[in-house]
Amino acid sequence: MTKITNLTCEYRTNPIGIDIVNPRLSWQMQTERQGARQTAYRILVASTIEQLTEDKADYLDSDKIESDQSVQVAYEGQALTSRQRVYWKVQVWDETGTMNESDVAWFEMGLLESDDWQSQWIGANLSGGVQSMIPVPYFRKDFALEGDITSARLYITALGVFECSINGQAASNDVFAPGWTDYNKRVQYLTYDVTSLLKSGDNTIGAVLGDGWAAGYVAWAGRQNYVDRPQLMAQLEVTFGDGTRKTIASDGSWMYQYGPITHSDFQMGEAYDARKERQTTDTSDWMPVQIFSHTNIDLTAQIGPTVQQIQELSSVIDPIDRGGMSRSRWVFDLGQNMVGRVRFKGIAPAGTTVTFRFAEILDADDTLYTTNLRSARATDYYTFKGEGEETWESKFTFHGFRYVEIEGYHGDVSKDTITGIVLHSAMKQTGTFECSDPLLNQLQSNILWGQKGNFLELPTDCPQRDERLGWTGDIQVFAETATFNMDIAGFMTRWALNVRDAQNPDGSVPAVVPYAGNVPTDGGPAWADATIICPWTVYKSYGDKRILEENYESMNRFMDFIVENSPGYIRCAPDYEGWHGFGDWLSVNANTPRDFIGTAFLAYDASLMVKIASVLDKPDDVAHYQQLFEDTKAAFANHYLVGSEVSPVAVQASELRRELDAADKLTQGNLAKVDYGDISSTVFNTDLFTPTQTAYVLALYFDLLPDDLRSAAIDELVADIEGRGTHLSTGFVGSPYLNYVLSQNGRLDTAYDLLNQKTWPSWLYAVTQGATTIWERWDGWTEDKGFQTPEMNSFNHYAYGAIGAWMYSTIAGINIDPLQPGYKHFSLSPQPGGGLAYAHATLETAYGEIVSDWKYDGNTFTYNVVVPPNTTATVTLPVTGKGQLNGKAVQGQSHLLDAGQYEFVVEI
Ligand code: RAM
Repeated sequence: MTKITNLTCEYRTNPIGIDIVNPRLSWQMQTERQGARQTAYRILVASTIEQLTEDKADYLDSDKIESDQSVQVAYEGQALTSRQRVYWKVQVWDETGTMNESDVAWFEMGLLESDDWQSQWIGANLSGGVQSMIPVPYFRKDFALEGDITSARLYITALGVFECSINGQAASNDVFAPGWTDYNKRVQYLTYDVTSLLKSGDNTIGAVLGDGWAAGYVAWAGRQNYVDRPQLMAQLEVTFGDGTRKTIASDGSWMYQYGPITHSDFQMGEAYDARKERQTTDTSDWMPVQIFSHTNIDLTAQIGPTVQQIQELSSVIDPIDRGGMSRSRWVFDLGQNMVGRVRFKGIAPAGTTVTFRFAEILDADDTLYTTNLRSARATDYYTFKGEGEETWESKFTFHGFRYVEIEGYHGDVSKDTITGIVLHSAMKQTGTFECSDPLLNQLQSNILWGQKGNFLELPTDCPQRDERLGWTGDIQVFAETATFNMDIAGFMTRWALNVRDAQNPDGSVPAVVPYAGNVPTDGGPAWADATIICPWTVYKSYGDKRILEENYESMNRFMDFIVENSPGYIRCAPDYEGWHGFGDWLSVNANTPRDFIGTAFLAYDASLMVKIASVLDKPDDVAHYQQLFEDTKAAFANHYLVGSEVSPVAVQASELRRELDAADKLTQGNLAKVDYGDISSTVFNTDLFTPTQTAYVLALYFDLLPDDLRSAAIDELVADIEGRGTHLSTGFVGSPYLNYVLSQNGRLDTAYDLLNQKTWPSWLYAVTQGATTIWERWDGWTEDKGFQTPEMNSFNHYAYGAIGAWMYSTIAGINIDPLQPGYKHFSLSPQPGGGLAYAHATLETAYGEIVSDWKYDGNTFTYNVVVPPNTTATVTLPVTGKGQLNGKAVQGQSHLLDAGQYEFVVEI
């Protein structure tokens, strides 16, 4: 029996308020039948469900189309207009010729034209300044409705972050809507179906408005970066039985008043005085709002998931009183470094104020270590109204923490006093990875939690200190891993739009997106290159061609910028006057020259542009970028490889840069200098620079070496690793590719040795120290030196979690075929090693779930796999011997499989 399920539109189930006029529709075949695949489909889209029941469709009847495409079929029917809701279903013919039909799904358009908006931006009177926080304003509008209400939609947005309610009931569960875009250009709006919240007669709409990113503290830039106070825009449209419509739009008739939230800020925290909750329905002291005009801001329908409450954590220990005799400083341990807020429950006399502090880690004396939060105060306050048990949760702040300290509370304390509420963009978890080594399982958990904590509206470097920025380099290195753990397609589609908005007129792309000031406007090598690498990664994992189309022009402009600024194809040469980039950020005593990294990434970008242009069927561009790749590769060889003719000036300039890098304490680990002895290389020109692991890794991974130097490069890389006692020295830039380079070039053993290394620098070092997220630095804390500099020492930075992709793809063996992206065809080629007895990974793809599960039992190797319907997989067994497939004798290591469940058993 085949079912057609999981109908989605633009990655969402029954989305409301989209503004994409040819949205993409996807569905799945659900069946365990071996070889199940789609041979044809017919999509029907109609304005009423009734039509679909009779196979009629006034918006689109595609007729039967012979095709196996079941993912992202673009709607090409009658033009969709504002507010239009359409219903759709799909009929699918399988390989037996049988037709199966889906249930009905729908999608609904938002406001497509700017004159659909009748509402105005409203706000309170100005208070607060660049450094002074303000009480949170509450807005309201009373209105009467007559007649029978058939439907109602609320279109709403803010410069700031909002929560909205109608007649006292929340309009949605969204947290921190409308997210962070460059508010000088664009803000997203949300659409909610609020039909059930309204009634005939008197109604009230209310909204509360936090500073968020628009008016609150952003990184180290102070407050009021986009607007001097938060502002709201709301439009409630009510449709009645007779077809008429009434609109209640934010305007000068709305009122505001302050309430119990006396300040609220992402970085600083929130203060709530319950005595200020309004006990009366009398609104005579409410004040009229002010009106604002922002004609330059584009209103864009929400793209990708909103932030939601995802899960709750309780203290794993009985809270400990660290307040001594006063018994009033309790520390809770949630057992997991998390991002979000807490719920607090307690009883105390009116006027009692409890202070909440948050930390990722404890200091030597078991008190909260908060120095690494820098200027982020990350402190909340709750003042009791004194009316029995009171429960409180902050609204417009979030913290990164495992430990919570409450001070000033003298009531009974138990584990239930504090609950951790995990917030992140509501992406579906799609991947799981488990193996026989508990430390690697903890590493996987740490990577996943790093992703949760830093995928909150935008991909950030860290969630806790005064930073929390969309660092382009960090997501560039982590994106591939992220696609295994969660469905990030919608989330990254939005961020790509943010990148386009942030791109400078000259084509450069800043180090952080949205741009937040005080960082280079050209992100430099490996940072700005996210412009190309991230959409390509999304394309490969989700088969999303549109993200390439939408960003293609921006990618080209970026390429033009870097080519223009790279005379002779050497990018960021020492005499270049622009920004040289961040180097191999946080590497350990191994400075890879910035021009080396720049030039390598220029070549890599060109090679990706060849692929992208070919997907988009642009042969001229394919040829252009192919030439650029070859020219850059040749320049790279002439400049950096042995025997190159480098001028003494270049050598001198590069020495100067080496010294500058070495003096840059923040970016470097603080290991004692490694004595390399006489540096010799048969690959690189050592007059120009000291070869590093990252240098070998980039040259090999980006295909920049002539074939006859590759094996020497691998040998020298391995020698460097071994020379450091089987340790890596790579920073953000080299680490993601290091194990790939080793395992793809015959040194799987060394890759596993690095993965299994427990002393630092290594992936497992932090795990052995009890880490529950990925640390920013290999040596965030060490036995001998304690904490790294508090100026830059986050314990929740996903960049080094980029090893996750290697674990899924090499240990568990799940690999994309870029020519049939989105796992339409994929390979299952596990490479066991490192003493592992088993590995088990699953991945929910657009077609269904892939399973890859291998184990050793004595001399028997068993491999269980699941290939989803409408896909194929090439299995490559890692062992040879007498084999069986589903109980029948089978020969060979490579097998092309169609959909189904399979078990290979090999006697080695
Ligand atoms: C740090 C950030 C980030 C990194 C930049 C260069 O401040 O935390 O991880 O990309 O610097």
